[in-house]
Amino acid sequence: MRKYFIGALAGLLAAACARPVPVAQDGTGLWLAAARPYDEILNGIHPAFNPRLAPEEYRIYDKDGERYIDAGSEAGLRYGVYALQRAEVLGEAGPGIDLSGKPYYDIRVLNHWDNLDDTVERGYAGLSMWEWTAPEIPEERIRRYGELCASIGLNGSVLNNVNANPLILDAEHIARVAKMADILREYGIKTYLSIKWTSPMTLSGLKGGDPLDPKVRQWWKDKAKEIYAAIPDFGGFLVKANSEGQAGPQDYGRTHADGANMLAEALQPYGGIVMWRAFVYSPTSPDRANQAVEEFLPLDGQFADNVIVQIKNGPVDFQPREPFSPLFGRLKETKMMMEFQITQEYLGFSNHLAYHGTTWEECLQADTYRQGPGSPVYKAVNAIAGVANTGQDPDFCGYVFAQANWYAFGRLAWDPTLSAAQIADEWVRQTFLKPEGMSPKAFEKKFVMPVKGILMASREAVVDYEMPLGLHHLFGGTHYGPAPWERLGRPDWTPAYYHQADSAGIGFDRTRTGSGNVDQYNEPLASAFNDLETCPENLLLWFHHLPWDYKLASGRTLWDEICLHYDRGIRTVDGFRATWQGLKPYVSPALWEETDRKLTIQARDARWWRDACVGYFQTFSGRPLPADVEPLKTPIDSLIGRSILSDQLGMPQHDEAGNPIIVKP
Ligand code: GCV
Repeated sequence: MRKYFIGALAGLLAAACARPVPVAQDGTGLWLAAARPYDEILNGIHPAFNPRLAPEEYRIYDKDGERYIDAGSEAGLRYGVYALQRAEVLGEAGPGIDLSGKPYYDIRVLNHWDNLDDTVERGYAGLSMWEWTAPEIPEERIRRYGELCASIGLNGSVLNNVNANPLILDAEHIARVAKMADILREYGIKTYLSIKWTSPMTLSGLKGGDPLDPKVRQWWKDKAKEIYAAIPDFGGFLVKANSEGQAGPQDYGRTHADGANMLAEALQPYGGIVMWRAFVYSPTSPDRANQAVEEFLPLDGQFADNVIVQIKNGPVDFQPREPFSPLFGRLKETKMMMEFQITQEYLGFSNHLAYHGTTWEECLQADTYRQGPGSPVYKAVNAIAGVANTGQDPDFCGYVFAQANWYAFGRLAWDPTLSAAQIADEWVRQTFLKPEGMSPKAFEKKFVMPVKGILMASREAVVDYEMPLGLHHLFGGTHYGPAPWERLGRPDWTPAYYHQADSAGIGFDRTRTGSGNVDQYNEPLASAFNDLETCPENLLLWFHHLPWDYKLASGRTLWDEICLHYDRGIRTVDGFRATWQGLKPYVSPALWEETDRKLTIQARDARWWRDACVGYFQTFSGRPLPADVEPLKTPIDSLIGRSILSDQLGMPQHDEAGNPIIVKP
């Protein structure tokens, strides 16, 4: 197990430290590392229930020299204690405190893509933290998880993968899930399950899954009754149907609404909900980005009250940058739920430092114009979900900096108007301990500020070295590395479908003369995206196919700008490494070395991305690299058709020096 003895004068401090050594000393403290224990804080306040407050609301204040937390329920009290814990670390808990909080969304859930064989789809922190195959549930870890989730305001967990195994609903698994739910309940977390559409067939031998078939409907009603007998506060089902080969109601000539409503009817007597995913696309459509609106807009208003349509932030699939999904602006009579991806499927797994606070802020604040100007995405949605980045790794996430994304998701789920910068600030101060003897001012200047600087620049760096200017889906097999050359197989799974590079230019034409995707957005956005003069430059090639010599605002050609972005991405990561060198005195050797190793990998991977993408696109552009960029390192001929060596769990392999091990598959 890694040991992170955090602190400049680390050797001195551990033994001599007057305060108890916080759990964070090995990196497993996460953002609770620098805090006083929950019980200690609870014992130091006067709790009071105030029926005028909403159930999850709290107010912290001082009266006559005593500290009080008023809350609308036990849940509100819990959130109040955690808010006070955070305020203490941030130095905002002095006498006279007056701090209130109330969540913006009622449903704030993590989606775990964990399989019953303990693998995790797109998981990069070890096997499933739930240990499905072990004889007993991992109680201690579940408690720790509950504490971490509650501390940032999350109140729900979908325990299993949306590509669900039907066995999750057999008697044995329901009993196991009930035990997990008993623990999670103590932390205010409701348990939900992903279900497979074909469950009635697999588990009971029913002949089909037509949602209008009375036998199928009765099966789900009976199953709901069985689940609620074991888990009285069960949250409901998450459903991936008629998506990526999963069965669904369309197989029986029915709609998403027919399917969702059947499940909703079964759950309704118990107060359960259905989260029905809108992640749909088929190889026959000319533009994958159009399909969710094409399938779901005609169903607007047809979903039952306890159905929420869960929509990924962008119209394709969690790319480093996408515009927001046009569904957020178009569905008017349907409850919607945001789906963010915390796990870094497309942003370097748990190897690359990529803080998503900025990604999600950009999406939540984007104006949909659904009710005229001032209709941001965050107001359009009724609930929020994040695909978890947790696993059995002692630090849960496989990288201390990946923890920042779990934290940021929770904080934005509680209050989507928080800024990414504020969240980064909170996370750094709570995660890293100030070395004994160092003044708060010096720690702020020498450590907190530089680390925040890295976090805030990190996502844009990934966009730059992976796919700038609106390029997207340039990934190969495992979604770790570049493969812009891939064009064999299902078109909408190949990079060539998305970049459309040819000797004339590059980019996906989604204008009115192309796929028409722009018109899925409300005006004035539709026209803004359609028009080259007004299309945001960072989405240019998402919406337009442009000649290599097209002139950008900078006066440079598109080709030169593409090269400069890749180069900027590399330089930014080099800058992170240089900054981290200077931070050596403030963190433990183990933490420093591990981060240094990951930043080295990131810098090497960034060059691989640049060599692959710039080198490949150059075969079409036929133009030289601009003079001021770093020359390509690896000739394109030795990259085309190759990918990174991966282990059995799909984890990428690097050599001692941090270089990706590139092999012929
Ligand atoms: C759970 C992408 C991922 C899949 C994932 C799917 C989804 O396609 O690559 O692993 O499957 O999204 O969100 O359903």
